[in-house]
Amino acid sequence: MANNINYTSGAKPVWCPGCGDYGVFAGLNSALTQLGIDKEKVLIVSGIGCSSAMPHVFSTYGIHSLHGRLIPVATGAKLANDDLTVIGVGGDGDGYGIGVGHLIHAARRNVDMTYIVIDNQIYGLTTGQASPTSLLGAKTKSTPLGSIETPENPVGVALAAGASYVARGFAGDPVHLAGLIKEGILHKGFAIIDVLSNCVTFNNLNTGDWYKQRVYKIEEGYDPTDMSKAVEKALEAERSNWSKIPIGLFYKKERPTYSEQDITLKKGPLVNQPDPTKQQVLEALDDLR
Ligand SMILES: Cc1ncc(C[n+]2csc(CCOP(=O)(O)OP(=O)(O)O)c2C)c(N)n1
Ligand code: SF4
Repeated sequence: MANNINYTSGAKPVWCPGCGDYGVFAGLNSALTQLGIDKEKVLIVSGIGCSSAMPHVFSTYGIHSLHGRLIPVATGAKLANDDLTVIGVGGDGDGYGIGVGHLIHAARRNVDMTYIVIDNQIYGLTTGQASPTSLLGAKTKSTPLGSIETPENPVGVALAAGASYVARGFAGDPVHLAGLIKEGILHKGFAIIDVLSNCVTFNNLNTGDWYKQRVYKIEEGYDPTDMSKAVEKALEAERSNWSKIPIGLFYKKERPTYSEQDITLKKGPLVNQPDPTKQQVLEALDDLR
C-alpha cells in the first residue's frame, strides 16, 4: 500500500559516494513506504559502524546504540512495547563479530524484530580491518598478508540458531531488497536479512561488480519451509568458491514469538499495563520463595 508518509529525515548521509549503505537506505525506505506503518510506531536501532548511521536518515524513532549491542536494545524496546515495529540495522563486524552471541539468542527466542545486517565483509568505520565475513586470503589493514581465518557463514549461523525468517539481499538491487525487508517486517518473529554490500573505500576485493557477477536470485519453486534445502543453499556460496551467491528468502517458519509466550507480555504491551503496587511486587516475590 503506497502512502504519503515521508520516512526520511532529510539528514545528509555520512557515507562515501557509492557506498552500498545508500542501497539499503533506499530498500528500507521503500519497504516502509509500501507497508505504510505510522512512523511513530517504527523504531530503528543500530550499533556502531558506517552502516549504523542508518537511524539518522529516517524520521522514525531511532536509537544509535553501542557496538554489537543493537539486539539487546531492540529486544528491550520490543518487550516494553510490543506495538512497535522494531528494525535493527548494523554491519557485519557489529552483528557477526562482537554481537554474534546476541544474534543467536534473539533468533532462538524468536524476538519479533527485523534485523538487517549490511555485510560489506570489512570494518568500514575503523578504516578497513578484516571482519568475520572477510574471505580467506583477503588483504586488509589487519591482514596485510591475506586473511587466514575461515569466514563465518551468517545465513548458516542464523538457520542453526533457529531464526524463523532468513534471507539475503544485495545492496545493488534495492527493489529486490525492499521486498525481502517488507516480508521480514510482516513476519511475526525474528527475521534476519544479510545484505551483501560494497565498501568502496576499504574493500577492493568484494566490489559492486564482484557481487553483480556472482549473485543470483533463488529460483522460483524453491521451498523456503524446507530446512534441509535452506542449509544446502546456505552452503552454496562457499562450496562454489564464491562463484555463485544465492540471494532471496532461504527459510521461513511460523512459530510463536517470545512476547506471545511470556506470561506477562501475553496480556498486552507492558507500556499499556498499570504499574504494580508495592504490595503486588512483594506478594510476587513472596510467591517465588
Ligand atoms: C566495544 C567497541 N569495540 C570496538 C569499537 C570500534 N569499532 C567501531 S565500528 C567497528 C566495526 C565497524 O565495522 P562494521 O560493523 O562491519 O560496520 P561498517 O562500518 O563496515 O558499516 C569497530 C571495531 C567500538 N566502537 N566499540
Ligand atoms: S568507509 Fe566504506 S562502509 Fe564506510 S561509508 Fe565509506 S564506503 Fe561505506
